[in-house]
Amino acid sequence: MQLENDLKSALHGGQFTLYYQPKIDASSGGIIGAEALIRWMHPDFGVVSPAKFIPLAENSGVILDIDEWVLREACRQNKAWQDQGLAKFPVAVNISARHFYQSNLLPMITRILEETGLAPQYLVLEITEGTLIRNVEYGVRVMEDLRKMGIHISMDDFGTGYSSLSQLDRLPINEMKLDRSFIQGLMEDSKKSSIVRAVIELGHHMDLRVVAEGIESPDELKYLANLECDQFQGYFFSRPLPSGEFSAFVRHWD
Ligand code: G
Ligand code: G
Ligand code: NA
Ligand code: MN
Repeated sequence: MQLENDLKSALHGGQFTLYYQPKIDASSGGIIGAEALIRWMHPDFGVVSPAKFIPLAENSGVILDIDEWVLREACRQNKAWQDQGLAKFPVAVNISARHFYQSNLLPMITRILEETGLAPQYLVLEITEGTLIRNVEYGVRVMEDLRKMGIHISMDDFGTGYSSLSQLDRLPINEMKLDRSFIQGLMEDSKKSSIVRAVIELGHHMDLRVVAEGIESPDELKYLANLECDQFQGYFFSRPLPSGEFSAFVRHWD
């Protein structure tokens, strides 16, 4: 398949780039983080969404090289922002399930942090519930090792995967991200709003911060703030931006 073949040369050809989307703190209203999101600038097809090419990359195994590139680039960029005097915040990187089970994951992250000079507390790894299906015991150990290094772990797309609630208390995570499917139409749907309310309460009981993603309107924001959601992300604040636009956005916030 055309795209799948092109993926292999895209990394070496410098066709990938990272966009950044701000995470907003509910209590201060300040920017307290960024999620790095990959974009593929395809020479013939223009911008290709990761929703299209990440599954292909996972099938072919190229995902391992892509994840490594994303990690290095996000850490390098965050350190560069810090060196430029931008307020310090963690950058969150999406790690594929497949990579989580590679024995070189920890050494690789250690090396990237050393190479880029970024302190570990400025890196967050976002994993999905599905990551743990394969082997919970092993997954939990990896998460514990990452935590010992000072890296935070976020459970992405919470509520859409298969992880059972009975396992949640075993997971050494710092953050839950409520999937945006729960946020859209939240106020008109009493089932959705009960789920969201319950998840926020659950997260707080477990000393986790709860992040709502996909916030698109002031009404959604107000509703989630009332439910004491801790952090917000979504088009209402900003779409994912190229690095230069993102740092300008941060400077002009407040
Ligand atoms: O940015 P966008 O909404 O188009 O992303 C679509 C999907 O691709 C999301 O599920 C997102 O988590 C995933 N994704 C975006 N960037 C990366 C990345 O750098 N690595 C991995 N593994 N997935 C990513
Ligand atoms: O799976 P994951 O949560 O990593 O996906 C994040 C994706 O969601 C990003 O690719 C980003 O482009 C997209 N996204 C971020 N904010 C919004 C939003 O407010 N609305 C919609 N529809 N998508 C969003
Ligand atoms: Na994510
Ligand atoms: Mn998500």
